[in-house]
Amino acid sequence: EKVRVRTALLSVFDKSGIVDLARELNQLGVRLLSTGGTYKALVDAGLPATDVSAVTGFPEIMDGRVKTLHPNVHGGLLAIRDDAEHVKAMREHGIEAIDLAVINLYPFESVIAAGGDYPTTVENIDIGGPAMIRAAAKNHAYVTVVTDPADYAELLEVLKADDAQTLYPMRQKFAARAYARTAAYDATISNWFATALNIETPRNRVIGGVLREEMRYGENPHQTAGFYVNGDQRPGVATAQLLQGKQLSYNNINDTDAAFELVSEFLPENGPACAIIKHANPCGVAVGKTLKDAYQRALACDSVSAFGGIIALNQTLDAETAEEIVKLFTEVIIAPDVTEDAKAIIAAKKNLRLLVTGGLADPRAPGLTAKTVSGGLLVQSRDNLVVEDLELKVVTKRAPTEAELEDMKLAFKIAKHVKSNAVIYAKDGQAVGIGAGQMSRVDSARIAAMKAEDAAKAMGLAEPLTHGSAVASEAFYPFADGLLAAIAAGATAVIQPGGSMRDADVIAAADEHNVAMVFTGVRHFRH
Ligand code: 93A
Repeated sequence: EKVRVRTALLSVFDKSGIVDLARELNQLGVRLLSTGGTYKALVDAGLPATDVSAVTGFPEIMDGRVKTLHPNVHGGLLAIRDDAEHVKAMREHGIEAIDLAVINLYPFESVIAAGGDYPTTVENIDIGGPAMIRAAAKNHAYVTVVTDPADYAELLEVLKADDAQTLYPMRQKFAARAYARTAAYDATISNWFATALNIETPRNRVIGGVLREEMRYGENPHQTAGFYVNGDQRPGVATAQLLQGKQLSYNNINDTDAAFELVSEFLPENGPACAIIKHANPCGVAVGKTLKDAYQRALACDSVSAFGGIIALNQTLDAETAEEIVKLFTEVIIAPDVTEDAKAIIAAKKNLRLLVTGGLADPRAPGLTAKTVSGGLLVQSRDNLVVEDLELKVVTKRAPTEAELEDMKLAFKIAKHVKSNAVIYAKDGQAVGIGAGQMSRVDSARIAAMKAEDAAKAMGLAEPLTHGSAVASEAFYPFADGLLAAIAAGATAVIQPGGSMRDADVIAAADEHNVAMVFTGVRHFRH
């Protein structure tokens, strides 16, 4: 149960706190072994330490690639202390037990974050460190392993309390943490490789990451939560810089991701665009003449739902847009950049979080997405098809007008980011009705139309903006009823994947109402 720590091996890249820890260990009578740089730090601080080369009888070779990979180290970590065979092997080979391993790894994660080149990144794959961590953790019946400077205090508290002895539950907990650390480390390496080689498939990389922060709670206050990052350096919620406001909550991160991924579908050179997200679905999306215009038009779709929402912009947040945004309660703004003037305006709203990403996400980029199911993870490649790349096929007698075609594409682009069943009405570069997450496509069409009517009333318009709009369905219409519901709401043009057994019925219904319809051949389910 209790193990007296007599020998510790310290081998850390991140040297913070190591000298203080070593000093305390020394005072507790613990013998200190360490590797080159760590050894130097201890000796420079006047502490007695033994270079691990003295233990291995081997110099550090190959630029440090091989320094602790030796039976004297691994035997010392792995030996079962009360197994006669093991003890005999130790005696025969002159292996001394190591009771505590304090190790943190080469900074692979920060090297890729800093944009390290290929050889530098590869050189920062730590081999000896994870090997020792895993060995020590396996032998937690006797050995304590610490991989995080944040755990030094707890370790010392326990050691000091009882004559340099460790307790089994602490060793178990640290062992669990150790494997979490090495698994996250390897996951980051695997992700980097697959991304660098552009071979991101489930076989080529593992889904995993490093715990960057723990949130106060999850989707609900009784749930715990954490944000794991996988080292992906592309612009997005994980790499964005928080310029102001408190830490993002679990729901904020989820919604901000949805907002940014959606707005990134709009190239800045094609003009300003804005998306407003609530509960992971857009409640407004629009392009505009200016960024302020785009925001106002996005807001007009459903200004009631936009309260407390997340706003994503595809261009630098400027002062006039910021002035407009602060009029309404908003949780988060995410944009590629922000002007100094806009920053000052946002600063007046202490709780409003402002994130800048330095660019937009590439909607065509590969990648993997995952969701959990009990007992495992479902992994798939990112939905990286964009409507501009699709071959649109006109299937009705009437072809869409230029304006209808533009709105169709906008609506379909948005549909990709709306929970299924998704029905989106768009007109003049603006979403005017969004129906999300219904079990029936007809209901999504009706809900979107109903919301458009409410919006029209609120704005004092004679008729809802769905009149004369284009409508998108993210999946095919299995029957004509969903299409008829959209036509009833005033849609004159329809974009949908096509491919239903009853396509002929659906096309006939469109023709009957002189509605133009195109098939994309691509479905955008999102659940
Ligand atoms: O290059 S390694 O993969 N080969 C090893 O044998 C080895 N042993 C320890 N990396 C190795 N380490 C790592 O060195 C540790 O994980 C730690 O990050 C670092 C500490 O080196 P130093 O004490 O020289 O600063």
